[in-house]
Amino acid sequence: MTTPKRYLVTSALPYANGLKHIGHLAGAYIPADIYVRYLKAQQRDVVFVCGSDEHGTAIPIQAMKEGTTAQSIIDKYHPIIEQNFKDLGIQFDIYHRTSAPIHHETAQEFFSVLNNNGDLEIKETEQYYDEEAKTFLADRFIKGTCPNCGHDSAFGDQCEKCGKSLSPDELINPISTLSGKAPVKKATKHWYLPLNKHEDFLREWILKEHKDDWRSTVVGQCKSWIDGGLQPRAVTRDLDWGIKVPVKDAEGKVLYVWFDAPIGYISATKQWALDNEKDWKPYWYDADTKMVHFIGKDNIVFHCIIFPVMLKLHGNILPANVPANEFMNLEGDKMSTSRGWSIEMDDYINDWIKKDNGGAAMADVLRYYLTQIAPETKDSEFTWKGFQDANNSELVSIFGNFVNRTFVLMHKLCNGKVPPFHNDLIDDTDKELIANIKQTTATVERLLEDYKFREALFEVIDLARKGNQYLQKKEPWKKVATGEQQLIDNSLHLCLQLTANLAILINPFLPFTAQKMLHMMKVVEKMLEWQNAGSLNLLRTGYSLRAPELLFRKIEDEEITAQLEKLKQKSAANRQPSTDNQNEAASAKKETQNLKPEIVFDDFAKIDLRIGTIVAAEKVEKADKLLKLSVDLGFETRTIVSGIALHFKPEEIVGKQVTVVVNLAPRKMRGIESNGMILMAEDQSGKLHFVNPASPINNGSTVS
Ligand code: B3M
Ligand code: ZN
Repeated sequence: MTTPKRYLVTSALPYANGLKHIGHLAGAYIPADIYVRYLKAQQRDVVFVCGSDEHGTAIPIQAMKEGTTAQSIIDKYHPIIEQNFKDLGIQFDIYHRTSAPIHHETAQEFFSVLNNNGDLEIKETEQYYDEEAKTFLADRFIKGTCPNCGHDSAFGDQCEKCGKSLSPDELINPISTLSGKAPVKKATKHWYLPLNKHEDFLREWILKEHKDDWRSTVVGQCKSWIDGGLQPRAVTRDLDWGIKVPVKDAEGKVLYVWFDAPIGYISATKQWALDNEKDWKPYWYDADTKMVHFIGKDNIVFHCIIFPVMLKLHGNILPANVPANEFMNLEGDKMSTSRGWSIEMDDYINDWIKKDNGGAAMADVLRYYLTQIAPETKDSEFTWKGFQDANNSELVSIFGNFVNRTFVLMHKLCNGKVPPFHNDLIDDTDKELIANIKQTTATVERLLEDYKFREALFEVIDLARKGNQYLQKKEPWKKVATGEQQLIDNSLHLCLQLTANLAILINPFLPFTAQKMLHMMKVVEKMLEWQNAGSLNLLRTGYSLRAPELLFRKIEDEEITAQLEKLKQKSAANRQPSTDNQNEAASAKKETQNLKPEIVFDDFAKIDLRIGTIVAAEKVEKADKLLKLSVDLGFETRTIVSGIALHFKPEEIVGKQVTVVVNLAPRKMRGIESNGMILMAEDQSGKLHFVNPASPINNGSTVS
């Protein structure tokens, strides 16, 4: 593998609409920071960009909640989030904002290029409109039941429960979050990115080229998107908060937030280049740049499908990898700021870093635990007990203990100086330790290049564990009585060289700890360069070192109990119904009635319903919810794919009569074209029933 000439590393731009929790931190920020610190230690050319996502409906919605303006929301949260990242050692080269003029220009230019090249389609469609608020309802201004998982307050752009990306039309029983009323449909014009035209490119690029080097969870999600049939995606919205659509006749329209936000990576790079007198272009145009996006799994479609299509059309490079993480749960439940079931970065910083005499070391403890349980391949879980254990039995007892013992013994047995190494006395135990240092360096390097951060961290701790075992075996303190000073020298010399190596290896993960170790060893930052890892000459013989400082402190049970209590109280406080919020009350009422907006008879008359008989049924490969049915409609037999496989066995439904929507546009599911839809009724327990005549009638009979 040749080393790329330069790297551009991005972390998802957090919405500046509130505090961010440690699940976000674990997903898109800590792994990116580890990767970047490693690359920088390798002296590679790398720019690490992030910043606030300040558009989209999330911002004005928060403004409504706080009774203020969108502008004051972003001005409030942007600096807090930026500072939180700093306090936790996330070292971006720039933390930019999408409200910056340079971003508005960049995003508008991007849109214009695509629009002028004819890569966008303009369509007039009917969209939801709130007659009371007199506004179209973009994305999060509309809520309803998720068609995928049944969650009753999915947003118009995404269900936060199952993560499925949605369009407002897919929501069942939509309501406006502005008025709590059911919206009506009204015609409006929008620009669309025709993803369907890029299916071949996406198949080739993701499912062939990257099928082995991207995480299987990422490739899997992309595959199901592509197989599900790509649709043109609207990239403009009727909204007054955002980046104005840069064409005439687009009054009241802004760019869709997911169109402008990833372009934020480009504008951040531009601003970084301006600030540092660099050229930003190679980072976005040269094929020898390796671009890596760190995100959470709910952002996969945007970074792997939509943004790459935009980049390709605009002539930019594509990401080399998108190591998305799964989700991190908290004490047995999904993390959620709005439900109060979360630990905000800000809370952690206040409780553990600012109040604690361990200070910045506590930032490393969080970085450690979140990496140790990183949801790299599947969802994982944060527990306060696990946090305490990770600290007490690994950081304190293994890593900290080894470094501390080495320093204490060196001061006691070697006058506080690095003792010489007597080559003629080297034995197998020494050789094994030396081999382990070199081996671990190579392994950690390979794992980091492969985005396997938790395994890499495990290797580093394991090396410290081996250091402890080495000391235990050598017992240099017992050799004072026998006067074997040369053997004492040898073992402490090696332990000190190992300590220096540990500082280099731990640095990407726990930067504050590495700094403390540098201070104790009285060496400069330069020692942390990765090329030094594996060396046995990092500390000069005869060099005097400082007295040891404890790297980590023990975490007491009471501290953990207090955090658990705090979490309980926070979630209880958030559960109380807010009586002062009429919108919420209205929407709750609407939700229990479960009624869709009123329609006129003509709307209903458009639907052609017929009775048919299922004549064959089989499971659809690799889709556990789908059955492929052949339905005899009297005038013809049709293939219909139905999402009922979890409710019925194929053999038990053959021969059953059903009601079919026969004039529904054909839709491809898992590569099978479905021509119609079977009506189902759902009872209170969630069980599905066919809707059919009380006794058999002719196939093809109409239902009205
Ligand atoms: N702000 C959504 C999120 O935080 C969004 C990410 C943008 S990355 C370009 O999940
Ligand atoms: Zn859902």
